[in-house]
Amino acid sequence: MSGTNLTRRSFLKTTGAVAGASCLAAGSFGALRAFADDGDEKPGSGEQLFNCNCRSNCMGSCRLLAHVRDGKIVKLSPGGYQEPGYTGCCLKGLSYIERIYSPTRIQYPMRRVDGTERGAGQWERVTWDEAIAEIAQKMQDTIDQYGPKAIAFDAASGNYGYINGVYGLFPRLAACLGAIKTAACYDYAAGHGIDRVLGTGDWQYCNEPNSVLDSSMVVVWGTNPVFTHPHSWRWIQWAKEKGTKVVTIDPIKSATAHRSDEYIRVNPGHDGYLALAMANYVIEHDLVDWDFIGKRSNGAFLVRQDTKRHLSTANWPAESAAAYAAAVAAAKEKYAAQGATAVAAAVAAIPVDYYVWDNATGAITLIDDAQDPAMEGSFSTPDGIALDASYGLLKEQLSQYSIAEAARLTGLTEDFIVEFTERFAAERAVSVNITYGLDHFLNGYQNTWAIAILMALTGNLAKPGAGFTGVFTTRWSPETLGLWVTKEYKGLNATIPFGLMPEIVATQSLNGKPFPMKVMVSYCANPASNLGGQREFLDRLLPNLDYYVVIDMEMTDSARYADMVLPATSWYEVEDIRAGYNNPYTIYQEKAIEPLYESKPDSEIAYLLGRALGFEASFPEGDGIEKWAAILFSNAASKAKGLSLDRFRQEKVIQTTGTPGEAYITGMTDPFKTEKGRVRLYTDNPKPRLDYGQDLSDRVDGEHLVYYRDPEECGIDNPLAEKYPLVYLQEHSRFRVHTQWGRVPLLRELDPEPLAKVNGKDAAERGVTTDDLVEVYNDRGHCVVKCLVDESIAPGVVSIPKGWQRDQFIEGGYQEMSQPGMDPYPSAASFYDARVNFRKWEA
Ligand SMILES: Nc1nc2c(c(=O)[nH]1)N[C@H]1C(S)=C(S)[C@@H](COP(=O)(O)OP(=O)(O)OC[C@H]3O[C@@H](n4cnc5c(=O)[nH]c(N)nc54)[C@H](O)[C@@H]3O)O[C@H]1N2
Ligand SMILES: Nc1nc2c(c(=O)[nH]1)N[C@H]1C(S)=C(S)[C@@H](COP(=O)(O)OP(=O)(O)OC[C@H]3O[C@@H](n4cnc5c(=O)[nH]c(N)nc54)[C@H](O)[C@@H]3O)O[C@H]1N2
Ligand code: SF4
Ligand SMILES: [Mo]
Repeated sequence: MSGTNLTRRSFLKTTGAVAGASCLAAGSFGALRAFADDGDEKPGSGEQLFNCNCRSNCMGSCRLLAHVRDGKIVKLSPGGYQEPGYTGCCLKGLSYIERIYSPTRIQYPMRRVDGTERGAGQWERVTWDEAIAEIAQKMQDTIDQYGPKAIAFDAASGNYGYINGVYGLFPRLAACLGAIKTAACYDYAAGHGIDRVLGTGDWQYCNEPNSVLDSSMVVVWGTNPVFTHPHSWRWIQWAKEKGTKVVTIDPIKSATAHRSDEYIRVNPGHDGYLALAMANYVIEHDLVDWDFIGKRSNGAFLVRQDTKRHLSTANWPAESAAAYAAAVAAAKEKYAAQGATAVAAAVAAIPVDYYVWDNATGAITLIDDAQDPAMEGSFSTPDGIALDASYGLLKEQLSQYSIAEAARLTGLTEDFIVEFTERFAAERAVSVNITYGLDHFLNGYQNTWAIAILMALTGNLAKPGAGFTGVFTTRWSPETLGLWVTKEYKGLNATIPFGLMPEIVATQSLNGKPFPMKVMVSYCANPASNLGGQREFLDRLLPNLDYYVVIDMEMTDSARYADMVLPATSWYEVEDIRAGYNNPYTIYQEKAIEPLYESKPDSEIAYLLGRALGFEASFPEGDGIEKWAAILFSNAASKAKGLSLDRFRQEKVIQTTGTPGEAYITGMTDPFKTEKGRVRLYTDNPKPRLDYGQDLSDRVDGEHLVYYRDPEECGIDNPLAEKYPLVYLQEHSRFRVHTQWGRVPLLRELDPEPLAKVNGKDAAERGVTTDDLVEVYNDRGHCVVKCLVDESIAPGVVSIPKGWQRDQFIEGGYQEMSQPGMDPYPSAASFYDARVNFRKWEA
């Protein structure tokens, strides 16, 4: 493979031993090798090699090679990348073979036996024709009685293929029907908070993992990359070898904390306050990076006291405001027929400029014309509009966040916070490695918003080695919308977060208005197991749903409660393409073997249903990956890169983000997609991630400036602490990705059963020790599991690694006690914002 930067390659050569060690450290054990310069494994005798990839949501997207003999996969081995530092996979990837040939795989369509309870496990085999006819009939009857919005298609994160995964072709069917495509609600708080500052949307805030080689310090803040994104951890470990300081902030001394230079233990749920107190200290002690704040932030933009919006050519002076309003009206009229997205894009494209107070002239001036923009102070337009400079407003807002209160909330000492803040501000380049430990709280977006403000004030953005890492995602997007919009398109209703479904189905209403919801189809998702506060799904959603279809490879918690179960193909039985996670590539999946049993790809199932429902024009016989890939690669972004299915079939892996040999840096490689490309110390127009008609009127004025809010349940001052003294976390396990790989024998040997991990102090107080059975409980539910006393867990915390299914517990399930609530701004799940207690289990 070519196109590799020599410096980086030779750097890796010199650290080959480290590569091996880190890969082992990254959750992979001896079966795994690190492949610095080795290249791809050769086929064994009689074997044919197929190019494949891991499509789970592990934030790795490893390229794998399937060794096929006589139509059967006999082995999987890691495939190489142009940049060898991204090569390597984990034991889950290699053991996927046990999932393909698992005796527990769903083999044919199955219908719940008439008259038996949901979940009773009584199934009858049906043909595909019968299954499709029954589902289509139920959908048609539902539409006739309640309208198409009474049907919901639900996908979460089971498969990141563009054709058969969570993007896929079911939205095309939903759009023809005018049905609901629920919006995913996992992991959306972190990006929402960072977007307030960086304008990077839900997923595009991170730098490429290799950027940490240029960092002087990496702060691993509420994430456990050694388990959950080993491909970002490996670069951190290489940076550490070169002298980069690695600090981990976590209530649990995680595998990552154990491998860091410094571990900072905090109480869960209060990191946002810590970051704001640090930011306040930075301002009060003049540690601000004025060069960055002056040139790259909106600190000088003026805020109107009347509307709380920036003073801009869109609203001042009157003639300019009128011209802007006319341009908006024209864009709306011109693009109305193309839908809301097209209108929004056209409105966003209307140029707007921003005013500042120029100290040099003592007048209001457009930012680019000002010589000495005021960062603080109150001013007025000649026509009497009162104004404040944005930075000054931020400074005032932050002044309420004290080091003393940060110490009280987090459990750190004041001296330590001061010392750490001074170090943080003095570093040359800080990368904050962040994923979803801080996200899974009801104040999740306030946590990451606060950290983004701290990064901005200290100038740790948009330069080599500075910014966020952890969930680096593609900056190229294919034309997925094109897969869904056909001539029979009625509308794609994709704004209802899945987490609201229990409430909607139980009450048959949304926002207090009637909203019949009767039929649900889950694919690439296991919501009965993965949605917070499990009893919501079991007791409120399921009993009030007329009909539930699950498409999967395994009898998951969700499949067990379905009325109809359809067998999905495994990842190796279909051709597909997926974009990389924590690497800059897009990876091709060859069809390595024929679909086993009666399984079918999701795309084919969508087509069968589409035709059965009368949409022959949108779902004609004979459509296949050639057509869909042509649509995906039809947009300008794909054309600019010369992408095509043929190229993927030949080259297997194509770099679709950044430049070979260079680290992609957000806000540097490409500008921030913010007003004037500047990071926001004040957010002009804070919007919720999804607009499903929720009322935000009492919140909106408070969303311009970063602020702290206590977590809903787990905070140290929460009155529930008396009854439930322990905060309940559910770490992501190195042995599963959510519920996937949960029944792989090789992995169950290493991790046989669920465990409640507790600190020795909490165990002793309850007369419990390792291997005792305990009941972990709160008002929402309970489970019975084996206890593990583990001093890595902070006192006051219980962790049950997530992903086990209900039948793997002695009673109940780990998900019963987690938090089901969602904040209406990010519409994001908040599992960890929960309290529990535990006691010895006397069966
Ligand atoms: N092997 C494996 N890899 C995975 C997954 C998997 O299930 N298994 N899941 C994938 C997915 S979809 C996701 S979202 C990611 C999740 O990846 P991570 O975010 O890394 O996973 P978590 O285990 O949720 O949390 C990370 C750390 O945050 C800490 N934490 C919890 N609360 C707080 C807090 O209040 N403050 C601080 N500072 N730390 C806190 C936890 O103790 C934990 O050590 O992993 C992805 N990768
Ligand atoms: N308590 C608690 N719960 C959590 C979390 C937590 O931290 N704590 N984390 C949450 C997070 S961050 C996430 S991202 C979610 C993940 O939630 P999900 O996305 O539901 O996670 P998976 O368990 O990976 O389930 C996906 C299902 O898709 C199936 N699948 C895989 N490939 C295909 C395919 O090609 N076709 C079809 N039809 N099915 C396929 C798999 O077999 C699996 O059953 O879990 C969330 N749940
Ligand atoms: S689970 Fe993650 S690290 Fe393991 S092979 Fe799959 S993508 Fe790679
Ligand atoms: Mo996730």
